[in-house]
Order: sequence, then structure tokens, then C-alpha cells
Amino acid sequence: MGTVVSSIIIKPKHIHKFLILVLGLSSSGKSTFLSQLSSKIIVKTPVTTFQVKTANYMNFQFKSWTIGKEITNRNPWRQYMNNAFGVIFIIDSANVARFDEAKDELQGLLRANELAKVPFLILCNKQDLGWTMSENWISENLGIQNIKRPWKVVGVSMLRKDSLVEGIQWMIEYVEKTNGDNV
Ligand SMILES: Nc1nc2c(ncn2[C@@H]2O[C@H](COP(=O)(O)OP(=O)(O)OP(=O)(O)O)[C@@H](O)[C@H]2O)c(=O)[nH]1
Ligand SMILES: [Mg+2]
Repeated sequence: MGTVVSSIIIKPKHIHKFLILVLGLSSSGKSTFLSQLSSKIIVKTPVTTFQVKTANYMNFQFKSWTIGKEITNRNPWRQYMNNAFGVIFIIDSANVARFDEAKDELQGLLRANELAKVPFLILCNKQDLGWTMSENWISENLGIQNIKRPWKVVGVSMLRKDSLVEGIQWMIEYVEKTNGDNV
């Protein structure tokens, strides 16, 4: 039948080639980030407590879920981690009490074999609040100075969209430059 052949030959208009993971502790600002990228957020709610939210932007697909020490079953993450081209790690800069937990989670992701080579963009969110940890302080205290992969730390406000473009642009340019059409 023609439809099968045409679906092979004619590519759909929106091919989201590059998967980027958007991760962070609860309330760090992941959902706010996704809604700044797209007005259409797809929520996948499986039987387990693992909820994935997806937003498509240009030829990128952003998938987000909550991480943290209370989450013990990490097996469902693997399917996405294996296919990821980059990680955006979001930190709530106003939450000093959970900084160490965020740092531990980030270090765990950096050790994951599935993510061995992918770039990490760390967004220090909520910089619009007056009492936040600064981008510089966070950068110096995350233990990332010597990691052997591309990384960048940017202070942002998801609510005001401050510096958001700068961060996303870095990730998009890096992923496109290093992967081209070899997907
Ligand atoms: N002041 C300020 N508040 C923000 C900012 N970004 C997000 N928030 C607020 O922080 C709260 C949590 O944001 P979410 O985007 O829901 O956080 P999340 O990471 O998706 O949280 P979970 O889904 O629970 O994991 C909300 O009340 C947001 O409005 C920001 O840049 N500045
Ligand atoms: Mg959320």
C-alpha cells in the first residue's frame, strides 16, 4: 500500500532528532523551563511514579523528570539516558538547604555510563530572588571544575526568561555542531 512507502520516503515535518534531558530536584523549575520553550507540554504518566514531561523545540526534544534522594527506582531513566545528546541540570539557587542533594544528584549523573560524553548545561535558576546563591558560588562548589566534557553554568530566571537564551543556545549549537546529520 502506498501509505507505508510514503511514510518511509516522505519524512514527517517535525523530526525531533536530538533528545535533551532536563533534570533537577523537585521545585527547581523544570516545568517552568519546558513551558518557556513550548506551549504544548506532553505529560506521560505511567503506572509507576515516574512522570516524564516532554516539550519540542526546533529539532530538539526536551524530556524532564524529577530527581532526588527520595527516588529509589531509577531503572526507567535508562531508556532516555541512553539516547540523550545533552543534559540540562536545573538548580534552585534560592534553596541552600538542598544544595548538597542537588550536587550529589549531579555527580551521580556525571558518573553514569549512559551519559559519558554528553555536554552538561547547569542552570542556576531563580536568580530574580534576592537571597540566592550566585552563579559563581554554585559553579565553584559543585565539584565540576575538572570534569572532562563540555559544561557551562549559567545563572537564569525561568520566570523572567533572563539569560535563558544564552544557555539554550550554547547547548543547541554544541549538539548540532558535534552531531551534524549523523543521527
Ligand atoms: N522566583 C522564581 N520562581 C520560579 C522560577 N522558576 C520557577 N519558579 C517557581 O518555582 C516553583 C517550582 O517550579 P516548577 O517549574 O514547577 O518546578 P519543577 O522542577 O517542575 O518541580 P517538580 O515538578 O515538582 O519536580 C513554581 O512555583 C514556579 O513558579 C524563577 O525563575 N524565579
Ligand atoms: Mg514539574
